[in-house]
Amino acid sequence: MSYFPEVPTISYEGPGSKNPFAFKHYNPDEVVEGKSMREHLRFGAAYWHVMRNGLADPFGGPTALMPWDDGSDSVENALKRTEVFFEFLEKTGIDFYCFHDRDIAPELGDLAKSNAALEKVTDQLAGLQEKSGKKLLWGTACLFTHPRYAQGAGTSPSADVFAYGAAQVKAAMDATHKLGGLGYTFWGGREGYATLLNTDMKRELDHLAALLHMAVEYKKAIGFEGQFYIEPKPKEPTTHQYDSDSAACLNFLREYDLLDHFKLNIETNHATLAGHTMQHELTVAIEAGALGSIDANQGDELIGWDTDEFPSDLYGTTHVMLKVLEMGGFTTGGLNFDAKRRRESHEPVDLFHAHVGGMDAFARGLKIAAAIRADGRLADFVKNRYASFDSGIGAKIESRSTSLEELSAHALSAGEPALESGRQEMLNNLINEFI
Ligand code: XUL
Ligand code: CO
Repeated sequence: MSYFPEVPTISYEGPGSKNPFAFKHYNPDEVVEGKSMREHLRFGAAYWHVMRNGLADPFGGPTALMPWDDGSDSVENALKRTEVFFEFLEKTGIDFYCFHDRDIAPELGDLAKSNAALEKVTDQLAGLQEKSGKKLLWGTACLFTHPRYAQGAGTSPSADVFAYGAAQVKAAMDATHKLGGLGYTFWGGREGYATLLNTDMKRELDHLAALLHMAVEYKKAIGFEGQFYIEPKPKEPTTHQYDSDSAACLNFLREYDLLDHFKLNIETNHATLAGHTMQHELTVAIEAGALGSIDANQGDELIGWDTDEFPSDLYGTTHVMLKVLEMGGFTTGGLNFDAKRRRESHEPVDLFHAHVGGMDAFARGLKIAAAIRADGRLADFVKNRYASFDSGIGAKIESRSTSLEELSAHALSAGEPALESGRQEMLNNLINEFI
C-alpha cells in the first residue's frame, strides 16, 4: 500500500536531469572534504510540517490534501500518519526526523490519556525506525498550542500551568529517549510577554531556568544522552520572546549556569526576524562552542513574519555550509527542514518538490562552500586582515601583556595608522565566482 503512488523513490540523476523527482546535486554517497554528503548534511524532516500542517493562514482555512488523514484526534489516525511519514522519509532519502509530542499523538483532554496515546504512537515509531534505519534527530514538547499555555508554560504566571508543562516535558523526554533521539529541543513557544505591564520578568526567567535545570536532572536520572538545544526566536507568537537570538540565549544559559548542558538550534527565518543574518547567528553560536543543530528554512524579506519557506537561496545555503564546515561538521545535529509549503502548494506531491529542492539547495551550498575553502582566498583574506595582531604590539594586546601606558607610547611614536581596504565588493565577487 502506497500513500504517494505517483512519486518514485528519489535518486540522484545529476545536473543535466529534467526529472522533478530526482536530485540534481544531492548525491548522498559523493564525498566532499573527506565525508559523504549524507554525513555532512544530515537532513531531517519536521513531522509537524509534513504530517500536520494543513497550510491554513490567519485569513483562510487549511488547503493541504491529506487523503490518508480522517481529520480525527484518534490514536488510530495518529498511527496511520506514522506510516505515511515513513514512506515519505523512505522516498526522499531523508535520514532523520523531528517531532513535538502533540504532532505525533493527540492531546486527549486528560494528561494520563494523552501520555498513553504518546506511548502507543512511540511504540509504533520505534518499529518503523527499526525497519527503515531512520533516526530521531530531536524531540520536543508542544507547550504553545493549547489554550492553557496562552500566557506561557515555563514562564506562565500560574504554577499549575508550569507543572502541566513540566509533565509534558517529562513525557516528551521519555518518548525521545525511548526512540534513541540524538537531541531534545526547547523552543520558547510562548516564553515571553505581550506587555511588561503585567509581567515580572525576573520571576519568569527564574522559572524558565528552574524548568531547564529540572530537565537536566531528569536527563541524568533516565540516562538520556542526547544533546539539549535551545532554539532562539525574537518574536511571534509573543511580542518579545526571552530566547530572542543566539546572544540572548547564551547570556541566559551562562547566567543560570546551564551552558554546559545546552547548545543552540538555530533557524534561518528566526535569525531574519531578529534582524540578523543566519551567518551572524551561527557565528555567535560557533564562537561559544554552542552550535548544535539547524532548522533549515528561509524567510521572505517582504513579509515580517515567520514564513518558514523551503530553502532555495544558494547564497543562504552556501553561507550556512561555510559555517558548518568551519566548525568541523555536525555531531548530534543536522539540517532539519522546519519549513512548509506555500498555501497554494496543497497537493501531496508538493511535499516532495519542497524537500527535494531544499536538499539540492543544501547540496549545492555544500559543494560551493567546499570549493571556496579549497580555493583559500577568502580565509587568507580574513587571516591577513588581522595580521597586525600576529606579532609586535598586536600580539601583546592579544596576550593581554601590555597596558594603556605602553600603547600610548606606541601610538605617539608610530604616527597616524594606515588602514587597508575591507574589500567587501571584491569578496562579493569572489563568492560569485563559485555560485
Ligand atoms: C517555531 C519553530 C518550532 C520549533 C520547535 O517557529 O521553529 O517549530 O522548531 O518547537
Ligand atoms: Co524551528
